Amino acid sequence: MLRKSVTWMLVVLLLLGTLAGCSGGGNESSAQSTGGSSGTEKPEDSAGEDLPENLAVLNTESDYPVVNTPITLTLMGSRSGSQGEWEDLKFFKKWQELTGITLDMDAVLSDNWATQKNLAFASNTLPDLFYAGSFSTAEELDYGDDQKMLLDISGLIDTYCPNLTAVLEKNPTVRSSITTPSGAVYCLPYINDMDRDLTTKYWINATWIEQLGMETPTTADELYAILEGFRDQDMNGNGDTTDEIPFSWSKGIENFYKTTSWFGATFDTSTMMGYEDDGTVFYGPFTDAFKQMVQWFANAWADGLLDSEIFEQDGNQLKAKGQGEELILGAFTSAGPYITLPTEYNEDYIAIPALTADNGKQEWFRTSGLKRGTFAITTGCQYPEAALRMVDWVYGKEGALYQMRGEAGVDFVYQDENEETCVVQWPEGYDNFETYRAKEITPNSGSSTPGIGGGTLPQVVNPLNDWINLQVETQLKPYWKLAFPDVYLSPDDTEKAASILADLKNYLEIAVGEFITGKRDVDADWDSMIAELESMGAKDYVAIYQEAYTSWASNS
Ligand SMILES: [Ca+2]
Repeated sequence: MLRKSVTWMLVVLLLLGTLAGCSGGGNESSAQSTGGSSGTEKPEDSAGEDLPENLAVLNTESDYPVVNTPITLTLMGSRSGSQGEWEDLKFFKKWQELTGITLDMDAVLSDNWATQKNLAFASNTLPDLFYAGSFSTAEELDYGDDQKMLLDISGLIDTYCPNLTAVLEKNPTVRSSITTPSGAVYCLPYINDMDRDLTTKYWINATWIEQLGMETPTTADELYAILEGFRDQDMNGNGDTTDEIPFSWSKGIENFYKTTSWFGATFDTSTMMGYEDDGTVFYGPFTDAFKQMVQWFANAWADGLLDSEIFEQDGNQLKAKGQGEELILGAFTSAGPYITLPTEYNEDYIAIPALTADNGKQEWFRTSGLKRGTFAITTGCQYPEAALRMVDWVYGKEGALYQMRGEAGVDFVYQDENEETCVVQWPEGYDNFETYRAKEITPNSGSSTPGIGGGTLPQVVNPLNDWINLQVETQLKPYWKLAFPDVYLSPDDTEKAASILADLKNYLEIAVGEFITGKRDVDADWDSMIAELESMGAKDYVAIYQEAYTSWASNS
């Protein structure tokens, strides 16, 4: 504690030096870059007297409470209908009690959120803080860079958010992804670092592979041969060689796109953008790997390796196939084997590992786990420093855990001495922890809150998930490539890119479906598809992302 309090005192002294030096005004360079240029520090006993109000309220002796003099901040946020009133949630009570800051909250139901948020800006009736604000990057740039209604906190984070700063140091791409092209930071994110949430898993029955006398596949060709075995043999031993479905999933064209990594190109399957190590970006469908992927699935379709309902069935229909009397699914994708199959089969299925492509690449994509735009301070807020120290709580283990699961010993109970595992519990009257969590504990159930989640927090004991974690750690994570970083597009480019993407997406989905099901021929008709995509503006689209990526890379 002593070391901490000295740190806070030093912060105040440094700030005093800066303020004396440059008499207010400068918003960008204020807190952080005081460095050695502030000259002589004021003697300690005069601190406090000439401090401006926003700093005078801060507690410099210890982390909490954040303020010595009670202050009230107004807060506006998006509330899910599953949640209790925010004033009644344990998280908000604890947060206010701990920090000494009273929150005057305006929680707007999520259906009305976009309208109410924009109205608040249009009418200039802004709160001090937005929590669970769901700001798009275009909104950040509009309300921040252009209208100066959101506060640029880039110079304050390192000073007032020690927990967040530690997280950013551990994840350097996150800092570039919350920094706008102009170098400002307007919004803080939610950072999910739970490995198994960051990547898609394709499961395959390892026991069946063994029955075939084959090995875990290392290339798409080897995978193909295994699926042929599943098609031809009576894998489940019921005397019928035809009931096995080699490869299946619930509909979603992206399930095809994602496997392009097996053929040597990794990209984000919502924007369809990827990047090379040299900093050039590419549109996924323009790669050789994408063409190979489509050809592979066209062959697989023609050879009866794919579920004939793969284009139309939903998750429930897939699950019905998984839960039937006989085990019939050889390979499929879902969050975990036990999500689709009876739990006793969970460990029969391994994640299809990152396969080595013809071009020599062995990659599997992961997402960033970042949800931007969750928390912001407005320029009218009198106490931005206190607000930042307050929100920093949810970027540390204690606050993040409270925001996620509530109170230790009451809402969850540790299962080991090192406090690495826990079980959750809920009072009578609730069906499960999730409904209780939403109604009584936290907006983290249903709203996009700031903070950290997942990997670094104690895990809820679930042996079924342990298997999934092991698969991700061994088969996929060593080959991970971030599919595409979270970049900023200008409001104009956002609109333009979205409009081009919508056209590209619709056309591509139909074309790929036709190639795979044999209505179009990959060899004969591929070039005409590429030409069509180009005529729809694919090159302009790529240029927008090239600029955004280059700007992002220069921030990192
Ligand atoms: Ca069979």
